[in-house]
Amino acid sequence: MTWIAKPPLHHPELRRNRVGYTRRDYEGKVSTLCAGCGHDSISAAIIQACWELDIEPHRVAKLSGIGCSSKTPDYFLGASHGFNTVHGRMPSVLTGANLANRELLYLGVSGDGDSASIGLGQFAHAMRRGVRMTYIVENNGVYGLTKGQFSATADTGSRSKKGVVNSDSPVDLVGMALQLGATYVARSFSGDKAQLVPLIKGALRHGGAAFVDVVSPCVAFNNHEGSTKSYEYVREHNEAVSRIDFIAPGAELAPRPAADGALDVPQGDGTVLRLRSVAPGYDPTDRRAALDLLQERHSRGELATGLLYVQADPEDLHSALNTTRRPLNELGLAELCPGTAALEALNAGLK
Ligand SMILES: Cc1ncc(C[n+]2csc(CCOP(=O)(O)OP(=O)(O)O)c2C)c(N)n1
Ligand code: SF4
Ligand SMILES: [Mg+2]
Repeated sequence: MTWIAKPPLHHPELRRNRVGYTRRDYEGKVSTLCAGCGHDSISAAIIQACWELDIEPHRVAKLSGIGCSSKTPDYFLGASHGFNTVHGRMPSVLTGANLANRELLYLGVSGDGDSASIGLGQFAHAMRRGVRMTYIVENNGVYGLTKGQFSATADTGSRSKKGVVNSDSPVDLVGMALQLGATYVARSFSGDKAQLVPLIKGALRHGGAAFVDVVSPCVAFNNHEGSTKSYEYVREHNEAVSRIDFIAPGAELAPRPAADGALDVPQGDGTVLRLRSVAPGYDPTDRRAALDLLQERHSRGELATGLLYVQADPEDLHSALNTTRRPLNELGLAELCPGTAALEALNAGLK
C-alpha cells in the first residue's frame, strides 16, 4: 500500500475559518514518511498557514518533483490541484501553469536534490523570471528517497552516516535566489513552527517569486553527529534575523518604519507585512545587506533564519509580459486565434 486514507468524519464543532473550512479540510492522506522526518512538520505548517489565511483549497495548485519532500503534497491540501513532475522539472511546469491561469495560488514543493542538483537550472530561471509562487525547498542535505547520498547543499566537511567527509562546496539556494532577483527570500527550520508558519503565510501573500528554504532533518540518513542538517546542530546554530509579527489588510505604497521601530512592507495582494528586526539594525528590504549577512554567518558556521529579504509591491512575470488577466481556458477561439489578416499584418510589421 502506498497511501492510507484518513477517516472522513470529524468532530462537528471543529473551528471553521472565514471561508467555512476546518483545519482538517486542509489535510491530505496519512504520511508514509519516516516518523520524525522534518518534512512532515513542514506539511503541518503549510496546512496551518492556508487555514489561517482563509485560502479556499480549490484555489491552490501544488506542484513538486521527485523525492521524499516532493511526495509531501499528497499529505496536505487534499482538495487542491496537484502535479507531480519529473525530477527537477517542477519550476518549468509551474511557470507554464501559472502563465495559463494566474487566478490560482502556486505552491512549489521541492527537495535540495530536486532543486540544487538536477533542477538547478530550472530553479534559477523561475527565480530570475519572477514567477508568482511560493517555492519551498525541504532541505536535508541528502537524497533521502535514494538512501542518503550527499546532496549539493551538504556543507563542506560534514559527515555522512557512515563517516564519509563531504569535500565539495555547498550550493546555497538562499544566496542564489537573492542574486537572481527573487522578491521574498526566507530561511527557516522545520523544528520551529512559530517562525515557519508566518514565513509561509507571508510568501503566500507576496505576489512575486517567494522562496523559503527550510532546513528539514532526515532522521534516517542525516541526523547524526558531524551532520550540519541534524536537529541538534540546527537548534544550536540557527539565529533569527527578523520576525513577521503582523499581517494586516490595507496598504500604503512604500515601506515605512512603523511607530515602534518595526518596518511595514506592502505586498502584492494589498496586505502589509509588519517586520521586526531581531539582529540589531538588520534591514530586510536591503538585498545587498542580506547577501552580506549570509556570507558573514556562513563563515562562522551559523545559519541566518527568518525573512532575509522582501521587496514591497513586487512585479511578476505576468506584468513583465503584459499577459491577459483571464485564464487561457476561458478564452474563445476568436481571442486565442486572431485570424490570417492579423497574422499577415504582424508579419508585415517585422519585415
Ligand atoms: C531523472 C531522475 N534522476 C534520478 C532519479 C532518482 N532520484 C529520485 S529522488 C532523488 C533525490 C531526492 O533528493 P531530494 O530532492 O533532496 O529529496 P529528499 O528525498 O531528500 O526529500 C533522486 C536522485 C529520478 N527519480 N529521476
Ligand atoms: S528517508 Fe529521510 S527524508 Fe525520506 S522520509 Fe525518511 S527521514 Fe524523511
Ligand atoms: Mg534532500
